[in-house]
Amino acid sequence: MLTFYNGQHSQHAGKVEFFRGELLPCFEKPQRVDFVLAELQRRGLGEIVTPQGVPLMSLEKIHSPRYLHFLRHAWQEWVALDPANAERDALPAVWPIRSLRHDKEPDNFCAKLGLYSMDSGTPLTAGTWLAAKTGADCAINAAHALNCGERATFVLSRPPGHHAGHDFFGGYCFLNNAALAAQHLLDDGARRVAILDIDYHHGNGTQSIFYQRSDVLFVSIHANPATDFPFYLGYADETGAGEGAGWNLNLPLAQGSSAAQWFAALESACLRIAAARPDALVISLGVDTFAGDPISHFLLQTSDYLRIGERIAQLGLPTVFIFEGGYAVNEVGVNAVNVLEGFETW
Ligand code: OKP
Ligand code: ZN
Repeated sequence: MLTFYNGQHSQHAGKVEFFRGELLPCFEKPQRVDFVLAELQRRGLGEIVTPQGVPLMSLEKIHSPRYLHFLRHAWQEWVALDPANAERDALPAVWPIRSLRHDKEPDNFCAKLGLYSMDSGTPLTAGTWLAAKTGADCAINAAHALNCGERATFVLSRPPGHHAGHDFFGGYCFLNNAALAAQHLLDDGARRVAILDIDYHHGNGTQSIFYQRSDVLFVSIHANPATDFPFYLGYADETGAGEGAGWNLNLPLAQGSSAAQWFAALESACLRIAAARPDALVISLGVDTFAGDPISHFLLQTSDYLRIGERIAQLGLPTVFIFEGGYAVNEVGVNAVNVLEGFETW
């Protein structure tokens, strides 16, 4: 499988995330991708390449121009507030929720941070834009490679993307790599694309970007949003709206769900995808469903990831795998690469 590797990923290295009144060391750290890269190389699972840069215009198909402008300039504005900020992550602390205005972009940088974000667990750092943009390059290159005859490609990048919306960051995500890949597949001639999100957390950004569209089917297996991040989206009654009615499928599971329950949901997901007869498939590949994950509560074991790859391969579709979550750093490489190997060997 051809891997597009984000060689800039470690430029995004947050120090802290705000959680329950404390600043905790970030769970979303560079070693995550280092472990996946080492495992890919160890198993010799195919060529690993770096992407061609894509024009900013391609990102505007998914993200708003004013949000992209904010992200590109955020670090310099943060440091301009106070030179000492160069040593500190930027974290938002105020948000324009219900009854407050979204149409005016404030001059105040902290107010902009809140306008363009959903949580205080996602530090913005000096290298965030470079890392996220190079990840977006990987996603679009990986989608494009399917048109050039690859059966499947893998985006090995961080920060992840599936929580990032049209105009906001959050949940460790800045640019929505899965959405960018799906959009590129459509632009290359696919009539319909399916996105299967198997990260532990609901992909609220991806869902909301395509919620009113029938050219992208979004299917997600994730923890019940009533108990788990992102909390405010991901329920089973969200089935799409307008043109998109019927083109969104959420399969939430309770914390502590067994592997058997998880695989039953995977079967429902695959049946819905097969019925949609898409031309291509994008997988938001989070491995935070692992029993040993420090922030999640499902019970998959390392060998289960081989079975996931095998089941996805049976759909028989050109497929882009995109690395999302997974925070048990010592196991994240083996688990992620097991999915790819299961897919390749089926
Ligand atoms: C990103 B992805 C833990 C708080 C968790 C955000 C979780 C984001 C997960 N201290 N807050 O979907 O893996
Ligand atoms: Zn996750």
